[in-house]
Amino acid sequence: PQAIHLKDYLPPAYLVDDVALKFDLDDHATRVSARLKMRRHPQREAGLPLELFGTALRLTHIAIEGQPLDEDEYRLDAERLVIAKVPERFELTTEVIIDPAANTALEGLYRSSSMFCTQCEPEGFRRITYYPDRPDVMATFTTTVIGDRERLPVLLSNGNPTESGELPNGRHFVTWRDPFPKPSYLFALVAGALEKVEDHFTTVSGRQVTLQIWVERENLDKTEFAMGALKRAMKWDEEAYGREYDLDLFMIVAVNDFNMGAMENKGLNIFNSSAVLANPATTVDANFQRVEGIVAHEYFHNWSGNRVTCRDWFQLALKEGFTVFRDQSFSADVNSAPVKRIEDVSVLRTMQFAEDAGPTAHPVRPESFIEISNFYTLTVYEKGAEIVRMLRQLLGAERFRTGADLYFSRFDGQAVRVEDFVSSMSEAGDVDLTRFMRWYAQAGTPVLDVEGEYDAKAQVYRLKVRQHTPATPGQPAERKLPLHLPLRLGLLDAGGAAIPLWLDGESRGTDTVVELFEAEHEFRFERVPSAPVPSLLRGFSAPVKLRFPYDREQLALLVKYDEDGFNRWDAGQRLALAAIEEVMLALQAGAEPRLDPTLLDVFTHLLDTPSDDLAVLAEMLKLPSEAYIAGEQEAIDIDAIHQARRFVTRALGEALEPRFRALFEANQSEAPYAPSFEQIAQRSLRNVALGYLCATGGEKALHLAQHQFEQDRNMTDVRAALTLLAHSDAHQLGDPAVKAFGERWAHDPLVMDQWFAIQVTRPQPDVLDRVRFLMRHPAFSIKNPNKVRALIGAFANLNRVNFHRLDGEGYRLVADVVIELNRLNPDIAARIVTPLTRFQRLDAKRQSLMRAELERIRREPLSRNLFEVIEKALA
Ligand code: B3K
Ligand code: ZN
Repeated sequence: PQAIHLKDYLPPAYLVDDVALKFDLDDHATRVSARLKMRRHPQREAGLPLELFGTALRLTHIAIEGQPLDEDEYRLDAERLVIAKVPERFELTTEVIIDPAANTALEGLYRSSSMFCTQCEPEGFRRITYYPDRPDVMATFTTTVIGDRERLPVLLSNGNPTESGELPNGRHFVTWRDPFPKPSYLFALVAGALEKVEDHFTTVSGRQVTLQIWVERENLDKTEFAMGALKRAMKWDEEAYGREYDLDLFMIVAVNDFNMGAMENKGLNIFNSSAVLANPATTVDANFQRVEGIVAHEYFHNWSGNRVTCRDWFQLALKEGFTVFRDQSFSADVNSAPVKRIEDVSVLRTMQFAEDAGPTAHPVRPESFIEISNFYTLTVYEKGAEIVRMLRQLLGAERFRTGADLYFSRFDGQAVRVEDFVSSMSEAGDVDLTRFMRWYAQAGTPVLDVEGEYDAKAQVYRLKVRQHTPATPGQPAERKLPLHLPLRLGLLDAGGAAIPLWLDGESRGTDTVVELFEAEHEFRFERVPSAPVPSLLRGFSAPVKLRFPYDREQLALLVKYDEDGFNRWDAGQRLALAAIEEVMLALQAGAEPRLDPTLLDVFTHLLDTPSDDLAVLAEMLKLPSEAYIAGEQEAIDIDAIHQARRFVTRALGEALEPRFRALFEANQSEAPYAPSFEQIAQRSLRNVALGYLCATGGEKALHLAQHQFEQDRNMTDVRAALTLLAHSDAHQLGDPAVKAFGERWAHDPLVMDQWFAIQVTRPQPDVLDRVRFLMRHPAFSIKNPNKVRALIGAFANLNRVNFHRLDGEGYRLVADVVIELNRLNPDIAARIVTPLTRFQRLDAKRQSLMRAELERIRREPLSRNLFEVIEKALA
């Protein structure tokens, strides 16, 4: 396989203005006829060949201006159709036959349960028909879908329905017209025995939009929440960005087999059922919030992605980073803003930082790829969103909004580049963003080394900030340049009070932003009456690792008194990390571990001080995850991390048992379930408390969990209790609960996903047999990505002690699955293999076991997806 480079970009030789498609649906032989109105690109020379992409298509007819082509007039290979000579303007007609039932890659047109559906981003449209399948070719589409009236009563595509009717042999058709020019990746088609719920939204200018959610009948009772979320998102985008919806109809369809969360096809969003279906009996709080976020995300793409799209796939972050930032802001506005920030930063710091530190690290705008599907990553999405957040911080809310308005109006209907977005911001904000562009080009997580120096006589506090970015594949450290970033900060005195900030003779309140753009800066704060404790990188104002030599007392002070909620949480995480690392050292030295008294003191303070933000309190009582701890180590000791974290959890549970017990009881709500953030905070606190109580191993605590499980109030409480029981050593309690739950929910695939994940994250060593056993469970299917994620993904990513077993059995199991998936679904195979590629800081023994599994995978005939990942990992 060959790499494609951004620097080689050329506009397409021919453009498409209008497309008419006709689908005659059949499981194994769907006939797709296409009529493309084409013309030469005005900026390309005349006489160039016409190149169309096509994969797994059987061509049965091809004509230009109605004139069938002779076989020597075109060339066909596995990926392309090239016609040597075409006129300046012409109509191309083709007919192909495709096999949706054999499509296990879930790209292009495929079967899911009893329906047909499509996934075209990034390059799935070429599995439907021959086409210049690239985002800088935008056309209007008319789509006729023909299917069996009985089996496929509902036939959907983009835009508005214009015609429908009966056909011979029990078939019928519907024709759809999408008036907005779009790239082929936004094309969609759905056909099946679906039912809908319908609602309406009146836009700010008074237009009525019909909203429909299409599902299989048994899921009709799980659509209400998504419909509400959609309406909230539509309203929010009008208010926050001035963006109104543009068609008369907006449809969402839920499908069971889907590689990602959802897809923003114009007017016809297709969702993984896990990202849209929700009700209190089956869905946990976190998943309600996930549904709300994804519904909003896909809706927001209608402007950031569809109306203004990407010139080429290197620009993916242009739409994804911006849209993630938009959905994060929306969720923050409709829920708890500090908790949303804590969650987003946790994902970034555990998962994106790990990507940045691993063999597939890449810039937010990559320079080359072998398989673009491999670049739908945390770096493009989450770090891409942080870049937009920094722009907002640098410009201020108002000028940022002006910049967004400018971007949308200037580039409406066009396929553009990251530069076009940043220059809109630079123009609107009147700021120089030349250096800022480096954020898109440099991979790796920048490190800020900060030092403070207090001069009591002069009452001056100097903050010295140095930045550097470590080497990443293809980008040596010495070639990394300083980045432009906002550093938000404040200073606290020894009693925890905020110190007024005087910087360069100017008063800055108690919270300010300084800008970094050089390798080193010094900031001189005046009129500082006593030695301060700095609160740095408030709100996580830039996606960096911040190092400051805090001692534990300083961290405790920040936890208790910092005015920035995010930094209170972060100081607690730093303190907990230090406490866990101390235990790790003791365990490694064979010494008796102890619970850090400062951490105990902070927890006691948190539990004894009335809090007006229960949601943040719940977050503050959670210890950093094993994955986060691992990310902070130079050399990763898998077992020490696990044992030390357990030790600290248990020690806190024992030391604070009455307090956790009180917290558990105080947060029992009798109100009917609602996924409101107040209730979510309560449940979260209650279940955190239950977790500490159960960590003591005490029988009383486990019975509390059992009782909560049996009470069956809502899925959040049930699942939390079940997890604690199933992960405890008390088989006599855990086993029957797991069994009962599995039987009760056997009919519900989304609940069974949770059931799988709970079992395979059990820390005990017997889990490996459980994983293999569950892979033969009737509810499991290797062809369904949700099942693979629930069983194999959860095991490999969340059960670190067992995945990294020293006998290599965890690695072997995952590699076996990857090899099977390589043949079925290359996209999922390349995602599931990720944990096997993260061996860089592990011990030699594990490194060689993991490499050996990767070598074994490499001996297979690999898809482009897996080839690219494995080659990078073994490089
Ligand atoms: N744009 C889609 C991504 C689909 C990629 C599939 N390989 C989902 C989203 O970000 O909204
Ligand atoms: Zn997206």
